[in-house]
Amino acid sequence: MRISSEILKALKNGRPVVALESTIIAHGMPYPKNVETALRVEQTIRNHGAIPATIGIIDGEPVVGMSKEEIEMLGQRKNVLKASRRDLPVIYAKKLWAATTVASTMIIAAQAGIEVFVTGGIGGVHRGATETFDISADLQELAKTNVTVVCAGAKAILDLPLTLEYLETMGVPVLGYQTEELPAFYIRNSGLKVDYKIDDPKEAANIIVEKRKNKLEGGILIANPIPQKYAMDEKVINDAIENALRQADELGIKGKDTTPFLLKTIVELTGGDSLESNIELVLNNARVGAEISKEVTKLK
Ligand code: PSU
Ligand code: MN
Repeated sequence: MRISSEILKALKNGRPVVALESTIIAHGMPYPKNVETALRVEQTIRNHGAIPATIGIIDGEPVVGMSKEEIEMLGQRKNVLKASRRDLPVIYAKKLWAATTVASTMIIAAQAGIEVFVTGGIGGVHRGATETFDISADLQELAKTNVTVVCAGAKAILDLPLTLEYLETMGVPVLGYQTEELPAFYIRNSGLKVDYKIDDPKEAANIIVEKRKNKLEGGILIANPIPQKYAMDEKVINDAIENALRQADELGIKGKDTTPFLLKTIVELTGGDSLESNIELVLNNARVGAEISKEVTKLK
Protein backbone atom coordinates (compact mmCIF):
# COMPACT_ATOMS: atom_id res chain seq x y z
CA MET A 1 0.00 0.00 0.00
CA ARG A 2 1.08 3.58 -0.54
CA ILE A 3 0.86 5.82 2.50
CA SER A 4 1.66 9.50 1.99
CA SER A 5 4.86 10.64 3.67
CA GLU A 6 2.94 13.17 5.78
CA ILE A 7 0.67 10.42 7.13
CA LEU A 8 3.49 7.95 7.67
CA LYS A 9 5.36 10.50 9.72
CA ALA A 10 2.26 11.47 11.69
CA LEU A 11 1.51 7.84 12.55
CA LYS A 12 5.08 7.20 13.58
CA ASN A 13 5.02 10.24 15.87
CA GLY A 14 1.62 9.43 17.39
CA ARG A 15 -0.09 12.41 15.76
CA PRO A 16 -3.84 12.31 15.00
CA VAL A 17 -4.84 10.95 11.59
CA VAL A 18 -8.43 10.60 10.34
CA ALA A 19 -9.38 8.21 7.52
CA LEU A 20 -11.90 9.21 4.84
CA GLU A 21 -13.65 7.00 2.29
CA SER A 22 -13.91 7.51 -1.45
CA THR A 23 -17.21 5.85 -2.41
CA ILE A 24 -18.89 8.99 -1.14
CA ILE A 25 -16.80 10.85 -3.77
CA ALA A 26 -17.22 8.48 -6.73
CA HIS A 27 -20.74 7.16 -6.07
CA GLY A 28 -22.29 9.26 -3.32
CA MET A 29 -22.29 12.78 -4.75
CA PRO A 30 -22.32 14.31 -8.26
CA TYR A 31 -19.27 16.00 -9.80
CA PRO A 32 -18.00 18.65 -9.05
CA LYS A 33 -19.62 18.91 -5.60
CA ASN A 34 -18.09 15.55 -4.69
CA VAL A 35 -14.52 16.73 -5.19
CA GLU A 36 -15.19 20.13 -3.66
CA THR A 37 -16.69 18.43 -0.59
CA ALA A 38 -13.87 15.91 -0.26
CA LEU A 39 -11.34 18.74 -0.19
CA ARG A 40 -13.42 20.80 2.26
CA VAL A 41 -13.68 17.79 4.56
CA GLU A 42 -9.90 17.37 4.45
CA GLN A 43 -9.42 21.08 5.23
CA THR A 44 -11.89 20.90 8.13
CA ILE A 45 -9.93 18.01 9.64
CA ARG A 46 -6.73 20.04 9.32
CA ASN A 47 -8.39 23.09 10.87
CA HIS A 48 -9.20 20.91 13.86
CA GLY A 49 -5.64 19.74 14.30
CA ALA A 50 -5.65 16.31 12.66
CA ILE A 51 -4.34 14.97 9.34
CA PRO A 52 -6.82 13.68 6.75
CA ALA A 53 -6.16 10.37 4.98
CA THR A 54 -8.48 9.92 2.01
CA ILE A 55 -8.38 6.26 0.99
CA GLY A 56 -8.94 4.83 -2.48
CA ILE A 57 -7.43 2.32 -4.90
CA ILE A 58 -5.35 3.50 -7.85
CA ASP A 59 -4.15 0.98 -10.45
CA GLY A 60 -4.72 -1.79 -7.94
CA GLU A 61 -2.76 -0.12 -5.16
CA PRO A 62 -4.47 0.95 -1.93
CA VAL A 63 -3.62 4.60 -1.33
CA VAL A 64 -3.80 6.15 2.12
CA GLY A 65 -3.71 9.91 1.70
CA MET A 66 -4.73 10.49 -1.92
CA SER A 67 -3.40 13.71 -3.42
CA LYS A 68 -5.69 16.54 -4.50
CA GLU A 69 -5.10 15.54 -8.14
CA GLU A 70 -5.99 11.92 -7.41
CA ILE A 71 -9.18 12.95 -5.62
CA GLU A 72 -10.06 15.11 -8.62
CA MET A 73 -9.44 12.21 -11.01
CA LEU A 74 -11.42 9.76 -8.93
CA GLY A 75 -14.30 12.23 -8.71
CA GLN A 76 -14.43 12.83 -12.47
CA ARG A 77 -13.66 9.45 -13.89
CA LYS A 78 -16.50 7.32 -15.20
CA ASN A 79 -16.65 3.61 -14.35
CA VAL A 80 -14.69 3.80 -11.10
CA LEU A 81 -15.58 0.56 -9.33
CA LYS A 82 -17.20 0.51 -5.92
CA ALA A 83 -15.03 -1.74 -3.78
CA SER A 84 -16.30 -3.43 -0.69
CA ARG A 85 -14.39 -6.22 1.12
CA ARG A 86 -15.08 -8.93 -1.45
CA ASP A 87 -13.97 -6.79 -4.39
CA LEU A 88 -10.51 -6.04 -3.05
CA PRO A 89 -8.60 -9.13 -4.23
CA VAL A 90 -9.93 -8.79 -7.76
CA ILE A 91 -9.24 -5.05 -7.95
CA TYR A 92 -5.71 -5.56 -6.62
CA ALA A 93 -5.00 -8.39 -9.07
CA LYS A 94 -6.43 -6.57 -12.08
CA LYS A 95 -4.76 -3.29 -11.09
CA LEU A 96 -7.99 -1.29 -11.33
CA TRP A 97 -9.17 2.03 -9.95
CA ALA A 98 -11.77 1.76 -7.23
CA ALA A 99 -13.53 3.81 -4.62
CA THR A 100 -13.63 2.28 -1.14
CA THR A 101 -16.82 1.83 0.88
CA VAL A 102 -17.02 2.06 4.65
CA ALA A 103 -16.09 -1.65 4.86
CA SER A 104 -13.02 -1.52 2.63
CA THR A 105 -11.90 1.86 3.98
CA MET A 106 -11.96 0.31 7.46
CA ILE A 107 -9.82 -2.59 6.28
CA ILE A 108 -7.18 -0.36 4.69
CA ALA A 109 -7.25 2.17 7.55
CA ALA A 110 -6.68 -0.61 10.09
CA GLN A 111 -3.79 -2.00 8.03
CA ALA A 112 -2.23 1.47 7.98
CA GLY A 113 -2.73 1.88 11.73
CA ILE A 114 -5.47 4.54 11.64
CA GLU A 115 -8.11 4.23 14.34
CA VAL A 116 -10.65 6.95 13.51
CA PHE A 117 -12.64 7.22 10.28
CA VAL A 118 -15.12 9.92 9.31
CA THR A 119 -17.92 9.52 6.78
CA GLY A 120 -21.53 10.56 6.11
CA GLY A 121 -23.61 7.45 6.51
CA ILE A 122 -22.92 3.74 6.78
CA GLY A 123 -24.58 1.00 4.81
CA GLY A 124 -27.02 -1.18 6.74
CA VAL A 125 -29.93 -3.56 6.53
CA HIS A 126 -32.02 -2.51 3.55
CA ARG A 127 -35.77 -2.24 3.75
CA GLY A 128 -37.21 -5.51 2.51
CA ALA A 129 -34.08 -7.40 3.56
CA THR A 130 -36.17 -10.24 4.95
CA GLU A 131 -36.89 -11.03 1.26
CA THR A 132 -33.81 -9.68 -0.54
CA PHE A 133 -31.10 -10.45 2.05
CA ASP A 134 -29.59 -7.04 1.17
CA ILE A 135 -27.44 -6.24 4.17
CA SER A 136 -24.39 -4.04 3.67
CA ALA A 137 -20.99 -5.61 4.23
CA ASP A 138 -20.26 -2.49 6.31
CA LEU A 139 -22.03 -4.12 9.26
CA GLN A 140 -19.88 -7.26 9.18
CA GLU A 141 -16.78 -5.10 8.94
CA LEU A 142 -17.83 -3.13 12.00
CA ALA A 143 -18.03 -6.47 13.76
CA LYS A 144 -14.42 -7.38 13.13
CA THR A 145 -12.17 -4.47 12.17
CA ASN A 146 -10.67 -2.17 14.77
CA VAL A 147 -11.72 1.22 13.47
CA THR A 148 -14.12 3.78 14.94
CA VAL A 149 -16.54 5.18 12.38
CA VAL A 150 -18.02 8.63 12.94
CA CYS A 151 -21.20 9.07 10.88
CA ALA A 152 -24.57 10.84 10.97
CA GLY A 153 -26.42 7.59 11.57
CA ALA A 154 -27.97 5.85 8.61
CA LYS A 155 -30.39 7.00 5.96
CA ALA A 156 -34.01 5.98 6.12
CA ILE A 157 -33.45 4.22 2.77
CA LEU A 158 -32.44 1.49 5.22
CA ASP A 159 -34.44 -0.38 7.81
CA LEU A 160 -33.09 1.44 10.85
CA PRO A 161 -34.55 -0.82 13.56
CA LEU A 162 -33.13 -3.93 11.83
CA THR A 163 -29.79 -2.19 11.31
CA LEU A 164 -29.57 -1.55 15.06
CA GLU A 165 -30.55 -5.16 15.80
CA TYR A 166 -27.86 -6.42 13.47
CA LEU A 167 -25.22 -4.22 15.10
CA GLU A 168 -26.30 -5.55 18.49
CA THR A 169 -25.97 -9.15 17.32
CA MET A 170 -22.54 -8.39 15.87
CA GLY A 171 -21.35 -6.84 19.12
CA VAL A 172 -20.79 -3.34 17.80
CA PRO A 173 -20.96 -0.52 20.34
CA VAL A 174 -23.28 2.21 19.04
CA LEU A 175 -22.65 5.56 20.69
CA GLY A 176 -24.80 8.66 20.25
CA TYR A 177 -22.74 11.83 20.14
CA GLN A 178 -24.61 14.17 22.49
CA THR A 179 -27.81 12.28 21.74
CA GLU A 180 -29.73 9.30 23.06
CA GLU A 181 -31.24 8.55 19.68
CA LEU A 182 -29.87 7.11 16.48
CA PRO A 183 -29.78 10.08 14.09
CA ALA A 184 -31.35 9.42 10.68
CA PHE A 185 -28.81 11.18 8.49
CA TYR A 186 -30.87 14.08 7.00
CA ILE A 187 -32.83 14.47 10.22
CA ARG A 188 -31.65 14.42 13.81
CA ASN A 189 -34.03 11.83 15.16
CA SER A 190 -35.21 8.34 14.30
CA GLY A 191 -37.16 7.53 17.42
CA LEU A 192 -34.69 4.68 18.08
CA LYS A 193 -32.52 4.66 21.18
CA VAL A 194 -28.78 4.05 20.98
CA ASP A 195 -26.98 2.05 23.67
CA TYR A 196 -24.98 4.92 25.09
CA LYS A 197 -24.82 8.67 24.86
CA ILE A 198 -21.38 10.25 24.93
CA ASP A 199 -20.93 13.91 25.69
CA ASP A 200 -17.54 14.86 24.29
CA PRO A 201 -14.53 13.66 22.27
CA LYS A 202 -12.66 12.65 25.42
CA GLU A 203 -15.36 10.19 26.39
CA ALA A 204 -15.24 8.67 22.92
CA ALA A 205 -11.45 8.37 23.13
CA ASN A 206 -11.63 6.60 26.50
CA ILE A 207 -13.97 3.99 25.04
CA ILE A 208 -11.79 3.48 21.97
CA VAL A 209 -8.67 3.02 24.08
CA GLU A 210 -10.37 0.66 26.56
CA LYS A 211 -11.58 -1.48 23.68
CA ARG A 212 -8.06 -1.67 22.29
CA LYS A 213 -6.41 -2.34 25.67
CA ASN A 214 -8.84 -5.14 26.41
CA LYS A 215 -8.37 -6.67 22.97
CA LEU A 216 -12.05 -6.43 22.07
CA GLU A 217 -11.94 -6.84 18.32
CA GLY A 218 -14.22 -4.86 16.05
CA GLY A 219 -15.31 -1.34 15.33
CA ILE A 220 -17.26 1.31 17.17
CA LEU A 221 -20.02 3.35 15.61
CA ILE A 222 -20.35 6.97 16.70
CA ALA A 223 -23.54 8.59 15.48
CA ASN A 224 -23.42 12.37 15.32
CA PRO A 225 -26.67 14.15 14.38
CA ILE A 226 -26.76 16.72 11.57
CA PRO A 227 -26.80 20.30 12.97
CA GLN A 228 -30.40 21.45 13.31
CA LYS A 229 -30.05 24.34 10.86
CA TYR A 230 -29.05 21.97 8.06
CA ALA A 231 -31.57 19.23 8.84
CA MET A 232 -34.28 18.53 6.27
CA ASP A 233 -38.01 18.64 6.63
CA GLU A 234 -39.04 15.15 7.69
CA LYS A 235 -41.97 14.83 5.31
CA VAL A 236 -40.04 16.15 2.31
CA ILE A 237 -37.18 13.73 2.81
CA ASN A 238 -39.36 10.74 3.63
CA ASP A 239 -41.47 11.30 0.50
CA ALA A 240 -38.29 11.48 -1.60
CA ILE A 241 -36.99 8.27 -0.02
CA GLU A 242 -40.28 6.43 -0.65
CA ASN A 243 -40.30 7.64 -4.23
CA ALA A 244 -36.67 6.61 -4.81
CA LEU A 245 -37.30 3.16 -3.32
CA ARG A 246 -40.28 2.72 -5.66
CA GLN A 247 -38.18 3.67 -8.69
CA ALA A 248 -35.41 1.27 -7.67
CA ASP A 249 -37.97 -1.50 -7.40
CA GLU A 250 -39.55 -0.71 -10.79
CA LEU A 251 -36.17 -0.56 -12.51
CA GLY A 252 -35.01 -3.78 -10.83
CA ILE A 253 -31.92 -2.13 -9.28
CA LYS A 254 -30.03 -4.68 -7.16
CA GLY A 255 -26.87 -5.42 -5.20
CA LYS A 256 -24.12 -2.83 -5.01
CA ASP A 257 -25.97 -0.47 -7.38
CA THR A 258 -28.81 0.04 -4.92
CA THR A 259 -27.22 2.54 -2.56
CA PRO A 260 -25.70 4.80 -5.27
CA PHE A 261 -28.98 4.73 -7.22
CA LEU A 262 -31.03 5.75 -4.19
CA LEU A 263 -28.60 8.54 -3.23
CA LYS A 264 -28.64 9.99 -6.73
CA THR A 265 -32.41 9.79 -7.08
CA ILE A 266 -32.99 11.46 -3.71
CA VAL A 267 -30.75 14.38 -4.72
CA GLU A 268 -32.76 14.78 -7.94
CA LEU A 269 -36.11 14.53 -6.16
CA THR A 270 -35.20 17.17 -3.57
CA GLY A 271 -33.80 19.57 -6.15
CA GLY A 272 -30.35 19.33 -4.59
CA ASP A 273 -31.46 20.13 -1.02
CA SER A 274 -30.50 16.69 0.24
CA LEU A 275 -27.02 17.16 -1.22
CA GLU A 276 -26.54 20.35 0.77
CA SER A 277 -27.59 18.58 3.98
CA ASN A 278 -25.31 15.68 3.12
CA ILE A 279 -22.32 18.00 2.71
CA GLU A 280 -22.97 19.82 5.97
CA LEU A 281 -23.32 16.65 8.00
CA VAL A 282 -20.04 15.28 6.69
CA LEU A 283 -18.27 18.53 7.61
CA ASN A 284 -19.82 18.29 11.06
CA ASN A 285 -18.57 14.70 11.40
CA ALA A 286 -15.12 15.83 10.29
CA ARG A 287 -14.96 18.31 13.18
CA VAL A 288 -16.01 15.70 15.73
CA GLY A 289 -13.81 12.96 14.25
CA ALA A 290 -10.73 15.20 14.29
CA GLU A 291 -11.35 16.08 17.95
CA ILE A 292 -11.82 12.41 18.87
CA SER A 293 -8.65 11.40 17.06
CA LYS A 294 -6.70 14.11 18.93
CA GLU A 295 -8.00 12.80 22.26
CA VAL A 296 -7.05 9.23 21.32
CA THR A 297 -3.47 10.25 20.60
CA LYS A 298 -3.28 11.98 24.01
CA LEU A 299 -4.17 8.69 25.68
CA LYS A 300 -1.67 6.55 23.81
N1 PSU B 1 -24.66 5.87 2.71
C1 PSU B 1 -24.63 7.18 2.46
N2 PSU B 1 -23.72 7.68 1.59
C2 PSU B 1 -22.80 6.87 0.98
C3 PSU B 1 -22.83 5.48 1.28
C4 PSU B 1 -23.77 5.03 2.16
O1 PSU B 1 -25.43 7.91 3.01
O2 PSU B 1 -21.97 7.36 0.19
C5 PSU B 1 -21.80 4.57 0.66
C6 PSU B 1 -20.70 4.24 1.69
O3 PSU B 1 -19.47 4.12 1.01
C7 PSU B 1 -21.13 2.89 2.21
C8 PSU B 1 -21.72 2.27 0.95
O4 PSU B 1 -20.08 2.11 2.73
O5 PSU B 1 -22.40 3.32 0.32
C9 PSU B 1 -22.65 1.12 1.28
O6 PSU B 1 -22.96 0.45 0.12
P1 PSU B 1 -23.72 -0.97 0.21
O7 PSU B 1 -25.08 -0.65 0.75
O8 PSU B 1 -23.75 -1.46 -1.20
O9 PSU B 1 -22.90 -1.81 1.12
MN1 MN C 1 -26.18 -4.28 -0.58
